[in-house]
Amino acid sequence: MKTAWRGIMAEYASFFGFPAPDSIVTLQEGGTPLIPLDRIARELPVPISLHAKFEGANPTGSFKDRGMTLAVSRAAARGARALICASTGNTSASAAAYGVRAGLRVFVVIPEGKISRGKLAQAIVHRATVIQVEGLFDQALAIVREVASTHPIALVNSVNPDRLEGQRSVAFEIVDQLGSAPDYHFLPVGNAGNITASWAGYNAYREAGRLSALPRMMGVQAEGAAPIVLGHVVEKPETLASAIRIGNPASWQGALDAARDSGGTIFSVSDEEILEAYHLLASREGVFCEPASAASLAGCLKKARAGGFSGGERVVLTLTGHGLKDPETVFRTQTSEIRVPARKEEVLSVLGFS
Ligand code: AN7
Repeated sequence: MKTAWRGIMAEYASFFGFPAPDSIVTLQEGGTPLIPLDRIARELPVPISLHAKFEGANPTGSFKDRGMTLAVSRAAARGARALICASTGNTSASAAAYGVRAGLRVFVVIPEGKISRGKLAQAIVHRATVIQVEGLFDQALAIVREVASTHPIALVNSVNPDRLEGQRSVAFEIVDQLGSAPDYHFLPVGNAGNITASWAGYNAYREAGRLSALPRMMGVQAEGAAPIVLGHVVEKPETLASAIRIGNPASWQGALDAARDSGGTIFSVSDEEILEAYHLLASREGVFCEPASAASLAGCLKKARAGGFSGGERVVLTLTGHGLKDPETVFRTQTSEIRVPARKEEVLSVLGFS
């Protein structure tokens, strides 16, 4: 029998040095598909090799699980009794689930009315204490950082280095699946932990002798929430990609370093470009990701249309979260309603077969 995937900490144990395998808190995260996007790639001005790392296939539907397994395992091993995080949604969903696995209380602090319903449902169903603040993610993060520094509660935002250490695993998997690093790796940037961690992952793999050439890291922000691109904090970030509606990213410097050291860049795309990419993935490739995730394809399309590829480049996009997290975006941007009397002839007439 083929051994089942055991989760990133067991699969990549030598990169984590966790002393007690029995006390790993896991939902068998990672091992996500690297999906070829041949139809989209063929329609670009020049053909490239394009793949999506579909992080929506993680247990709670986003890449956050990679960091959460490590952060919660270590917090539990240190004797933590509770976890806390601020979140635009996915971190809270993941923390809530891993908190259940570890038997810890979980407090999540979220911007009121600004996280998608699916993510809120996850935090609630896993019995986290959900605290909505009348403010932004950035304010919520400042609050939980203070609370965690003065109380015995483990902070599981990506300012916790264990989170980023776990999230390196996405780079390990991409290299293992592709046989090498891609030439370009596009990913959405919000709090900027993921680009920092992915870059660290490629570097750790190279130091371990499993990789020679490194990719260029291409971080994509939403135009209305693009502090790193603008070079200053955005006081009122706005984008329909609620997961990356962040005005003052915690790993700002990490993102700048990743872009500079890899020969990549951080740039922005409009909400219209994000939506176009979101619908392309769903309608042309059968891949349903959440809006923030589609920023990575939007960024890739923008570069392609500007003549930024010469042809044949290997490109990977991280699709950070599942589309089911945020069904409202579908209903807001697309309609499909055909009603007929309940008779076969009526249904056939719609099919055009009369
Ligand atoms: C789907 O859950 O910040 O640049 O609190 O959920 O590492 O922050 C989520 C971020 C991209 C940005 N795509 O990653 C949170 C949170 C999705 C996300 C990002 C997030 P970072």
